[in-house]
Amino acid sequence: MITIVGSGAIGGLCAAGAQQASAPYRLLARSGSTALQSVKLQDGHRIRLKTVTDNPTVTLTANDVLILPLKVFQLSAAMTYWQPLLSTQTPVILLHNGMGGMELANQFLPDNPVYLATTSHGALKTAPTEVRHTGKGQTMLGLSPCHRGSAKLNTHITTIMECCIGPVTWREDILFALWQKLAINCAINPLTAMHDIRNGELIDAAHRTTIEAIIKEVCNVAIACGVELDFSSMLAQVFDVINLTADNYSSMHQDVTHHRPTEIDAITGYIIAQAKKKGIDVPINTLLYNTIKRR
Ligand code: KPL
Repeated sequence: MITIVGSGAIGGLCAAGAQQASAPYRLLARSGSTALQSVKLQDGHRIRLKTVTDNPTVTLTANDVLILPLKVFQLSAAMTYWQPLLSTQTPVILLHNGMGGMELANQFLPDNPVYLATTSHGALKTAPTEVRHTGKGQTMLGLSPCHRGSAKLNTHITTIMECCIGPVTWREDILFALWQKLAINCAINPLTAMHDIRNGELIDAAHRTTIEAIIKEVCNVAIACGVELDFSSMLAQVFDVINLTADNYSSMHQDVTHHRPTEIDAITGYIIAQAKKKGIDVPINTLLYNTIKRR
């Protein structure tokens, strides 16, 4: 059984994928949050989800899979809750923007097989109970370098994620993929939130210098951390995502608009923390971080 936790847009997409593939799943709303009921697909079809709202205490075995499509700041509570309910053999998949999940899993779930994923699918919560799939993307998946897996399990988890939120590319270098996504989020998320614009409006020449400065700083920090992010190719990727998701509001824009906590600490905040450790100045990212924190 695939257990998907939360009421977020990406969790909704995973549940809709599992439902369409007839894979056995349940979607568990976190206590106190409104349960999702449906996902509207890009072709207009609406998928009614099998959401469990009465919050039963379920225990998971080695044959189950736990997907945590939660924000980094929600993970400590989720892992504290789930840790006693899991077998140490239960695979756990983290799917979030920014960094920090792997370290938390290392602390709370050191013995489980833990997988890290990042997706470029676009999804939007149009109501507390409904998600809309706004853009087809792809998902990168890999084993957390802090955890143990096995070739057979890696294949099994790839198949599960393929039906939930495919297409999936298995990455031996998942940390590199996560850093690339981090750079993209550092450029797009705070700027769209602070200027109250859609992703596509970042094409305007007025934003070019700032985007370049953000990416330059992120690449400097990445390289100091041993991750070879190349400035020109990263910049090109950022503009590809801006074009591909032009009509979308970024997740941080949505969070700021709906007065929800943002992921700024796991995104720009992570860069600032690593920069501090390495003695690197990141003035533009610091400015954006402080601006979003004041909202
Ligand atoms: O991941 C995203 C987000 O909004 O969080 C991007 C890639 C910026 C797409 O909107």
